[in-house]
Amino acid sequence: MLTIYSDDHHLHHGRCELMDGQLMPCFEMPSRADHVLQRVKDRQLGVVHAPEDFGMAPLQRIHDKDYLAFFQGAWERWTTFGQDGDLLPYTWPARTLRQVIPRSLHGQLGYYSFDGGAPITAGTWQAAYSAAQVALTAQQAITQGERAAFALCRPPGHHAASDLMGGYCYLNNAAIAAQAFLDQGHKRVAILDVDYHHGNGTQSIFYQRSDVLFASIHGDPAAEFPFFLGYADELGEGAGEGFNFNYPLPAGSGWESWSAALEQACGQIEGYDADVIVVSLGVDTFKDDPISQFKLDSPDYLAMGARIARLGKPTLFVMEGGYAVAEIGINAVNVLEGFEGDAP
Ligand code: SP5
Ligand code: ZN
Repeated sequence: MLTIYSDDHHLHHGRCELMDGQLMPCFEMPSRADHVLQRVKDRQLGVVHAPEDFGMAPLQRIHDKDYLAFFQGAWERWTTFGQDGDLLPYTWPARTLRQVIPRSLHGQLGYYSFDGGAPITAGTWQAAYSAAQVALTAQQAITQGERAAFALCRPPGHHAASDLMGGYCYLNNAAIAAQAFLDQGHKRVAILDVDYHHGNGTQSIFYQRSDVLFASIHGDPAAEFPFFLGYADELGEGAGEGFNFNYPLPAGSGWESWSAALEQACGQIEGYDADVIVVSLGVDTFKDDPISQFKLDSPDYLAMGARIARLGKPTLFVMEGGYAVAEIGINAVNVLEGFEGDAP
C-alpha cells in the first residue's frame, strides 16, 4: 500500500494541553508519526511519497475562509504581543453569550475553538496545511486507480469542524479528502471513523448532507471527550437524515463488542453503496492507550483491516489518534496489513 507522509509534522510540537482540569504535556507529539512511518518501512508496506501541493482551494471547500485566515495568521499576531510560547484559548462563547467575532486575538481564538487541547505554535499552521495535502495526495492516488492508500497525517483532523479547532485537530483531513472525491466525480463517500473519540468535526460538516455517510464507533460521550456530540440518536438532519450513525460504547469495551459495532457500521456502509471509503484511523482504542478506555489488542487491528477490506471499495486511510506511542506503529500498520490480507 502506498503511504503519503511529510516531515512537516515536526513543525507542530505543542508543549501543553488543557485536559481533565490540568495543563499537561501534549499527548499528541511528533514521535507518534515517526513511529508509524518506521513501522511502514520495517514491514515494507509499500513506497512512501511526499505530498503534492494542491493549494488552499480544497481546504476552503470544508473550512470557513475566515477560520483559515485566523488560523494561518494567529501565531504572527501572538508574537506581536512579545510572546513566543504556545497559544491556547481560555474563554469560549458558551450558552447565554453572543456568537459574534470579537477583535481580540484571544476572543477570536475562543470563537474558533471548542477546547484547550489544540495549542498553536510557530509551525502549527504549516504542519496542519501539509497534513491536509498528505490526505489530498493519497486521495488523488485512489482516483488514479490505487485500491487503497495511507495518508500518514499529523496533526490529526476529525475533531475539527468547518470553523473550529480542538481535540488536537485544526484542519479536517478526512473531510477535505472526502470532499475532493466528490468534486472529482464520485457520488457517495462513506467515512468510517474508528478513532476512540467521536469525530464531532466530521459529523458536523456532513450532518445535513446525503453525499457523505458518516459512521463512528467511540467512547460514550456521556462519559468521554468530546462530551457534547456522538450519541446514537444523532442520525443526520434534513437531506442528511439517515446518513449519520454513531455507535457509542462503554469504557472497558473490547474486541467482542467493538467488532459487533463495526459489523453494524459496515452494514450501513454496504446499504449506502458508497463509491469510496475514507477511514478515520485512530488507534487510541488500544488497551494501553494512556487517555482512552477501550481494550483492543494489537492482533485485533488485523481483523479490523480485514473487515474493512471486505467492503470491497477503494479505501483511503487517514491517520487520526493513538497515544500509546511505542505501539502506535504496530497497531496502525496492522490495520493496513489486515486490509491487504498479507498479515503474518
Ligand atoms: C485526535 C484525537 O484522538 N483527539 C483526542 C483529544 C482528547 N482530548 C481530551 C482527552 C481527555 C482524556 N481523559 C482521560 C482520562 C484518563 N485518565
Ligand atoms: Zn482519538
